[in-house]
Amino acid sequence: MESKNHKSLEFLLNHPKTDHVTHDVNTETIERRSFLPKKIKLFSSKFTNIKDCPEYKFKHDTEASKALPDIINNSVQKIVSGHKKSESEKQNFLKSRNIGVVFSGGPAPGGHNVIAGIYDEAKKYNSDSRVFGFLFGPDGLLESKYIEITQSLVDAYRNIGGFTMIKTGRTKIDSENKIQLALKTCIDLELDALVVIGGDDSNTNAAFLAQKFKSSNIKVIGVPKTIDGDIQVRTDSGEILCAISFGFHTAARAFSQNISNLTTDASSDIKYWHICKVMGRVASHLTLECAFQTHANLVLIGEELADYTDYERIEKAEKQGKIDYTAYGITLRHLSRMICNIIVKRAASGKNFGVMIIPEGVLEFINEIQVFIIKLNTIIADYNNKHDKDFHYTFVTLNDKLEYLRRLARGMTDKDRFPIWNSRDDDLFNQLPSFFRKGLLVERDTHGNFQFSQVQTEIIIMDMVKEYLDILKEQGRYKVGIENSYYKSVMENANLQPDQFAKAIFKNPNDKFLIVKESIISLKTLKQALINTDLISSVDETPDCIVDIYKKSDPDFKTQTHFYGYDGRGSDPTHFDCNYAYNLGMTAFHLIANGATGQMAAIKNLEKKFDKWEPIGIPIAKMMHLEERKGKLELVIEKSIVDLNSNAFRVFKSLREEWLAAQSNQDRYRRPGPVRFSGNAEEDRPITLVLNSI
Ligand code: FBP
Repeated sequence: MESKNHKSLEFLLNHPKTDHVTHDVNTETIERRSFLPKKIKLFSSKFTNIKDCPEYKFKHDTEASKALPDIINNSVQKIVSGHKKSESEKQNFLKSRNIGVVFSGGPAPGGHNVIAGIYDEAKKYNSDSRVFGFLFGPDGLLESKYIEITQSLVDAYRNIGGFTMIKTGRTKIDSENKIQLALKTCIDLELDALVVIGGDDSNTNAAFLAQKFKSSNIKVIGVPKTIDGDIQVRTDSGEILCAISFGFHTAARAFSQNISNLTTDASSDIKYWHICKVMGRVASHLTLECAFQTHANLVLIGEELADYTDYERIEKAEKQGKIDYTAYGITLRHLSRMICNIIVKRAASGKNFGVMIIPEGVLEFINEIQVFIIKLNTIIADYNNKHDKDFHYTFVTLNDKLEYLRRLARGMTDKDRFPIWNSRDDDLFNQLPSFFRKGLLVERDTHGNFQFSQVQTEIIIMDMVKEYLDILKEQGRYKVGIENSYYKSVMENANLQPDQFAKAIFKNPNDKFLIVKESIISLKTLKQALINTDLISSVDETPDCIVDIYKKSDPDFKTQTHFYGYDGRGSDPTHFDCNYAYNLGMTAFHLIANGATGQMAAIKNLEKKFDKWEPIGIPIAKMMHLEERKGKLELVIEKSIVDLNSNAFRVFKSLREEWLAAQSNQDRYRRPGPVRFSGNAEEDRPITLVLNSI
């Protein structure tokens, strides 16, 4: 029946309140757009200069000298005040410029602010300067697809996440033909400079473009972008030049808010272990930051697992006068057992729930899996080199791929076989669950990287954990601890002697948390224990309250798995990333305006307070080393992984027992709250950076 107050749809749709609450642009967006990031003081100077700093030294690769002869001798360049500029230098600085920008690789919060920083500075020094954005990543550069970036476009995206303004892509500019196409686009647009906003592989691309564009006098500057946080630059003497890429802080904070919410839910409902896989293709930086942000109970750091040594095994072998070569580096089996022990320990203190963080790239650090990845990479690269067709195009289904591998291992003739894939490899590989084999055979990305985000690592690990926990349960070693005071009150309410029964049931009757004896693994064995100690006779029933206590001690291991990656990548940036990315954009402009090329814009002292931040250019060519990609050695920027000697890791290591709360202590969960761009509650930089700056 229609209510008396029923309004017509037309009235509703035209109502200003409807318009206000359903509008695409809400208050948060309006506030974000109008927020002014902080500006490094130097950028308020009338002019700037760049100062070469040869005192910052790097050991560079000889291959890089050969491939990048025109930029290999670049020094670190500091942006300094330009008050000493000559008149002609001033005129040159102020000239009108065309600058192209391109996003490359996965989105990272803050990208739009890099563009805003470039745009604002370009227009500030000459309003005739123009900024062009290439569409869909490097493809836009190759196909000459671009838009001119206007004031209204920049204003619509200030402090807003994603790379939506011009989109992104993962195309690699890896052939002379592609370089020439990119060069032609830049020449046709009369570009003075191109800014490549990307990760390690994209900055590698930027260096090659800088080399090739040099004779056309088009500058190329890179900007360190990636949520993974694996672009970190130090000099040979260990001085930090770039502490982290932009986007890292926001992604970590976005993941942490979700993880923190799970710690709240888990400790309220006390029935689930939440297994959170967190992005980061290889390095565990994001996971480490999430650990500090949330104090989750169990956090795996891939880099630490690779460093694992099984001393028990070594000792055992030594006693037999042997060396156990398998004692170095963790196996999946060992890892799952380690996780089980931790779950069992927490359960013993009454907490059969918790939150665990697994880094997306953990498999990279597990020797047995890494060997498979390398072998499969080589096989796929070999196939692609020999044939005109791509491996994944020829072998579409998992069965096709497995059949090809089988032929390599068991081929009739030497020609059919492949030396690195023998029947043992094939057998071991086929013992893995099919979804895992499928993941390991997934197509590599354009840069030849293994796509860890496509593998359900958390499921693989947790399946093994569940299997082993079942065994521990059958052996009576996995029990939920019962709080002694609770036990006593239940027994006293039932008029039973707690102490007498405790001795029969528990292995530690005087402790705060009581653990049911290992021999009691069913109601039948429970009853038997009571009969054996003359507490009941064989015709009696086990008292109800004891049955209840037993049931409470009998664990049910229930998990919920979560993957945090794309959501955090798309988050609006934190205050730190708003400021950082904006200043990176301005740094890129000042490098260009002072004639730099082949440099990556960076902020030195980022790990310190804002007033210590210094804009610099880092020579990309000097950051390169040779790495195996698609079966070939290629020059790329070295990814930085978690340093086990860093302050952050050492602090994490000493606090994690507390966070595990496996004794009778309380959980120590931390609530980082939502991603914010302003407000007193907002932290000024990532926790790992603060620790590393001590
Ligand atoms: P970038 O290195 O390009 O910044 O991308 C990082 C990342 O988000 C990784 O954390 C993740 O493994 C990968 O991209 C996912 O790739 P895709 O977007 O192709 O699924």
